[in-house]
Amino acid sequence: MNMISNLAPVPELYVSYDSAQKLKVEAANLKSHDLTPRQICDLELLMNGGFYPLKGFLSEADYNGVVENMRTEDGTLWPMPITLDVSEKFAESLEVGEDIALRDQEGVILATMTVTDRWVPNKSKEAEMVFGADDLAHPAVNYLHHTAGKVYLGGPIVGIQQPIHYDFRARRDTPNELRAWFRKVGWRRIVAFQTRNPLHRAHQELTFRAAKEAQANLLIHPVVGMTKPGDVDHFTRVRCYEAVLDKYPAATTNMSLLNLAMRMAGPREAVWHGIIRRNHGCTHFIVGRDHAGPGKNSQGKDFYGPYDAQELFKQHEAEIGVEMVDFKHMVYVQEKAQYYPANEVPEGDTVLDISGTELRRRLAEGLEIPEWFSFPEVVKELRKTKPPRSKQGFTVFFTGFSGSGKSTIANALMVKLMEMGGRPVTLLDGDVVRKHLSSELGFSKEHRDINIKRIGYVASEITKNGGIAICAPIAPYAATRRAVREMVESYGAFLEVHVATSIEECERRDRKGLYKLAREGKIKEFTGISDPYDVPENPELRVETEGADVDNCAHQVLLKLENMGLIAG
Ligand code: PPS
Repeated sequence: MNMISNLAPVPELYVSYDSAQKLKVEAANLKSHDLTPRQICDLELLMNGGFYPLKGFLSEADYNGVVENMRTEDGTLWPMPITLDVSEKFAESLEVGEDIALRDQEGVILATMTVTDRWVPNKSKEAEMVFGADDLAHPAVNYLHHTAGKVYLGGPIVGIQQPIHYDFRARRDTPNELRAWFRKVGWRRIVAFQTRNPLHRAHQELTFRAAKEAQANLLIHPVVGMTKPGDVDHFTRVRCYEAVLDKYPAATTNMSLLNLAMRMAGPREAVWHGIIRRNHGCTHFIVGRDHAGPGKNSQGKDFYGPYDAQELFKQHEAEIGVEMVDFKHMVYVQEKAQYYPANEVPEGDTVLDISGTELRRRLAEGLEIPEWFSFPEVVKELRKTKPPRSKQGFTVFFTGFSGSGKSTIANALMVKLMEMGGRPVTLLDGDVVRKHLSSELGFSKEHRDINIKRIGYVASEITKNGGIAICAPIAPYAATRRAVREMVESYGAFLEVHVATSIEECERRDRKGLYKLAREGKIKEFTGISDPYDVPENPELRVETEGADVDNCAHQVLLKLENMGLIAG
């Protein structure tokens, strides 16, 4: 049993300052692995004792035990594989027994690891056993198959330095810093609240109740490492949490940020969260309905039952070492003008509730969010980050053959949008891009992909910063267009417009005389003649230029934008 009192320090994996300076110099000669953002989060919690009793990235035997029955080889409860995934090439370059340096993304050496194990994991089995299904709709399964390296390395870690954070430094605490603070202020019973969402009034009510019920102080312990893709960014959330913190009675509640990379593994994740909070000196932990749920699977069903997490936690409560406080779903009762647990609402009274989806809709459309639901300061922060769609950035991506009319329509659209005003507009036309961004590229598949991805990157940056990007390349390959869509959609809307002029018509027009040259074999790999074009299957809009003038085509795009809520009607 690896129990530690919440008053005593938890063991860390760091060496002393002097040894670290020496080790850092020596480690510069080792082969090194550049850690991924997720691995940096894992390493930080390994080194500072957040993942105690782990001493490094899991060995193969520990991994098998964790995957199969949530226990390391020596029988310790540990529900989540903490693995160092690397490329096959890097793995092959190593000898088992060798020390490697682990570097952050700027190349700073954070730790060394003795590689005791190297193996190719069965990822489908890991997905089934840890996440409940080998289904790519689960973000961690998707990560496992599409982002994580093919080979795992395991071995003990020697910690040199913490990863560097420049944001909210005063709000980040290691387990031992928190323990020391609890000792200093005399907190003995501490209930932790895990969250990856902004807090509204219902959360404040439920956490306050949970603390009262457990006769404990409250630690708001939000995750700022990695959460579910699409979540509100942690900068915004922390500003929201700071606003909510003022609403609790002073001296009963505190907040600390946890640099955890969540996996959204529901029941297993709840157990893991409990262990992490025990290591941070907490005695109680709030587990809610569908704790750390990943959303719907590819069949449209929930991955886990709503109370699976609470059940698994309860079964292992003694070993986890923190007591579970179950989360009450709080709803607002209109007649009483206050919050009640959903199962204690006085009969006949009116219950008001706003779901997460409804909240997102109201934010997206700039609609009212009532005071009974949230605090004005929180709503103000959310509105700053998530302005209504008509004020957000977006990308219009035209695709079609050379001479299809893409550039002409894109130009007309740009002028119309500039006439409306409100957002800056940038046109990334195929020819212009090839002159300024991609002048060294030709028309091989590889070069076309690079070209389109560059356009996508610029468009995604413009979209992120609230502008309008209009792109008009040929973009012949569906997979590359999909990659661009993904890049842009993490920041705003993406509107694909297929300019569906037939190849015969483009060749008949031959405005630049290129088709003639292509037919004569003087231009090689010419799209539609000697190079393929994947016709978009589901573009947001398809415009036919044969029979419609440019003005009309641009107008169709405007109507679509209006329909998508991207421009005010
Ligand atoms: S791609 O495939 O999206 O990277 O192409 P793009 O950057 O849009 O560039 C297309 C313009 O380059 C001229 N051009 C060719 N097009 C297709 N195939 C070949 N081999 C080729 N060689 C030169 C052509 O003028 C395209 O301009 P648009 O504006 O589409 O007519």
